[in-house]
Amino acid sequence: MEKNQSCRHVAIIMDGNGRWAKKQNRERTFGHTIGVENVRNIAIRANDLGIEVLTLYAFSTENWKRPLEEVNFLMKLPEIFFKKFMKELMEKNIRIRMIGEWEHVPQDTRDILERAIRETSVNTGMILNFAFNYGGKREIVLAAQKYAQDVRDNGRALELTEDEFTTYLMSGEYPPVDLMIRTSGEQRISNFLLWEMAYAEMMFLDVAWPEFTTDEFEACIRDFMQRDRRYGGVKA
Ligand code: V0D
Repeated sequence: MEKNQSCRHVAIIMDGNGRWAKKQNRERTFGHTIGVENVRNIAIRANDLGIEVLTLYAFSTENWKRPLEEVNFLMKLPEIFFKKFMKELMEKNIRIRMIGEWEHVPQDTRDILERAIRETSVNTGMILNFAFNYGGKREIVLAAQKYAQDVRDNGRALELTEDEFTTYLMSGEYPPVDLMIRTSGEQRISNFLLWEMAYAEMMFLDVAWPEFTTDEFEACIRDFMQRDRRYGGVKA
């Protein structure tokens, strides 16, 4: 039986920070702060495991509906993350990238993100890709707009394959998602990478993001490598 399939692209919905904090009578923001530490831990382990792309759902287009105070707090997390871990990211040869829209993101946060992308662009290792102000449906609509413009302005053919359409997506240069992990009990995709997860394996864990350990993460990857993916076909 064909095993040891490779795991190139892992995507994670980092859920349960607020609930985890509340359970121990702390503010939701405390959960977010601990959550940032775990972004570092999981990213380092993913890199050590040879994963090519790790996409983390940091901020969805729906997250703007949260209380302003919490949104403002969240927007400071990238800076905290880079102040603490930039040196380590460089040492580990990790590249930072983003998918999502800059619009509505505060200018100072934008500056921090753009600088991190620029400074790590010399690296050649794992891509740590943050979905930031990201929505899966929105990504597909923007790709359709871009394609339409290409037809109108550059005489792009109306004939279009799935692979060609993929190149118009923000995630167009990444391999498709092999494995999607969601922490903290909910069993939904929540408008994450819709197109990219067409054949992804899914793992829904009860553990909250701040208590999801690197060893549990590695166990998910090893479990994945044992799974038999058929892509709608039958076994060879
Ligand atoms: C809060 C759990 C790292 C999820 C993790 C603003 C909720 C901690 C980043 C980050 C967040 C984003 C971009 C970047 C570097 C770091 C982050 C947000 C929330 C949304 F380039 N953690 N983190 N961003 N949380």
